[in-house]
Amino acid sequence: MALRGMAVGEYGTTNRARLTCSRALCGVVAGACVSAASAADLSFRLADPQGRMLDGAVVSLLPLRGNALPAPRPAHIEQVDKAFHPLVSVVQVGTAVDFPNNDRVRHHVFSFSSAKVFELKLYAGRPAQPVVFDKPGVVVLGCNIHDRMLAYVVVVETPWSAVAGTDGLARLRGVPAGEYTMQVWHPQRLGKPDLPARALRVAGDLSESLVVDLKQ
Ligand SMILES: [Cu+2]
Repeated sequence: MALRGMAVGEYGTTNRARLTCSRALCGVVAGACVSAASAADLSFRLADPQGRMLDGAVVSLLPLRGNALPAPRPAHIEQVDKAFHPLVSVVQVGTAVDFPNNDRVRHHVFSFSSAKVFELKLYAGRPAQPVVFDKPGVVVLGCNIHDRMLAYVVVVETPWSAVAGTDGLARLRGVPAGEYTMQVWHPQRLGKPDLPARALRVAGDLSESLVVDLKQ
């Protein structure tokens, strides 16, 4: 199994007491959990089987039920010292992304990825229009002038997602209680099949460690 420790119902110690409590509540007041529970803060620490933290791993939670999602919020990916910041972004489908150039040299940002083909021709400062990422998928960014410039935009059909930092931690705040499909991606998986998804029930704050084998 690619995402060891991710079987449904296996949760860290931090979470177990809360989940048990929530399930007990469900038994008493059937169907009350989702509406009664407030939004949860989730924290996942992602490491590979050798224990290396998976900086840049993307965790996204896709709601199983088709309730209306919040509107996407604008995002930006800067260029500083001839590099994109951040290296990995995750955005909701429909997000308008600004690409401010904070360097003195001009950049020419482009993508040939099928999820979003675009180019911002040689420019300085701030482009006149943001780029709207309107399809799910992974978009690889480059610069026509500086070959080493590279970044990834993961476009997902949910506002509940996060990118792990150097500590391997991905934090998702304000996730409504409910049933989700959890997907993990990492730049090392570029061009490879999706890692197996996992079902996740959110019923309260959750803190969990995940082992992800990127080579499978
Ligand atoms: Cu450039």
